[in-house]
Amino acid sequence: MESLSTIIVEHAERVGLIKLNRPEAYNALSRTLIKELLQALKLFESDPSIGVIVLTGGDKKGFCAGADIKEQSELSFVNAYNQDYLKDLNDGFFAIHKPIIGVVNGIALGGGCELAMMCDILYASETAKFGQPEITLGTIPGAGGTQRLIRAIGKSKAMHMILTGETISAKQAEAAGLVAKVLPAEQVLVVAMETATKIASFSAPVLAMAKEAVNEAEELGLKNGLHFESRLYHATFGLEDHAEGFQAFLAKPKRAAQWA
Ligand code: CO8
Repeated sequence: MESLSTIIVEHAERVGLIKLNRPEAYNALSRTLIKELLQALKLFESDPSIGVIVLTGGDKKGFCAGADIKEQSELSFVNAYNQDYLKDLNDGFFAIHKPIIGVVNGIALGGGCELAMMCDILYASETAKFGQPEITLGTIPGAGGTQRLIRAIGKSKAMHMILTGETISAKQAEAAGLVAKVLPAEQVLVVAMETATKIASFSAPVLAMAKEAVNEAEELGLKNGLHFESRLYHATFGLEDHAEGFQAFLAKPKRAAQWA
């Protein structure tokens, strides 16, 4: 990968770590940052030694303050419309089959909250804050805020956040179901990396199928969703990892499975 100016990329065993690194602008989503983030995601997706991706902000400036306000202020409607401004971010996340854990260690505002919601599991520090303040800027969420927030926390809470621009705390986000775990700031990344390592120890194709099945729940009605799940479940029967997992459980004594 070419030299990076807005993110830091690291490896730890089977976990690929991406840290947003534009502290001077609270990790706002400039075009450069988005380009580098999507490159890093693609790289980890294609690297068989990586099982899970962790995405976080820097330690000091929180997770992400959303779209780059300076960049956005220079765009006309026609420019934004013709270039599908920032649409590539959602598209890039849709192309990733590996689980992505988002670690929100401070503010996640606007596009930052939307970026967090593109992840599959969210951990937050006790000091984290989530919000969709676009209304205060004379615009609306543009990368999934009106769609994913309602699915995560329900219509009334989502509408409240989007129409008032007010933030919610990490504890509120956890109670509402947006966040899986809240931890002290100094522990949150460490614990998320442990969880990522655990998840990455399972069969890669089965993880991808589980992620796809869960994500399809948001697209399909219950009947079609159950049918889709059932088909993927049956498909796992054809994997070497399925045979190995079942044989390892049935062995006497039971043994740990060795995934392909
Ligand atoms: N874009 C660009 N620069 C930013 C942003 C941003 N979103 N947020 C902060 N900065 C910059 C400030 O301009 C300032 O720069 P400088 O030092 O050069 O003046 C620097 O970061 C520090 O900011 P503050 O002085 O304001 O620091 P505070 O600690 O007082 O406040 C906050 C920090 C709370 C993060 C505050 O800066 C803030 O409210 N930022 C804006 C948050 C916001 O409104 N976000 C929504 C943006 S619109 C959006 O996201 C639309 C979504 C569209 C989809 C995008 C998908 C990719």
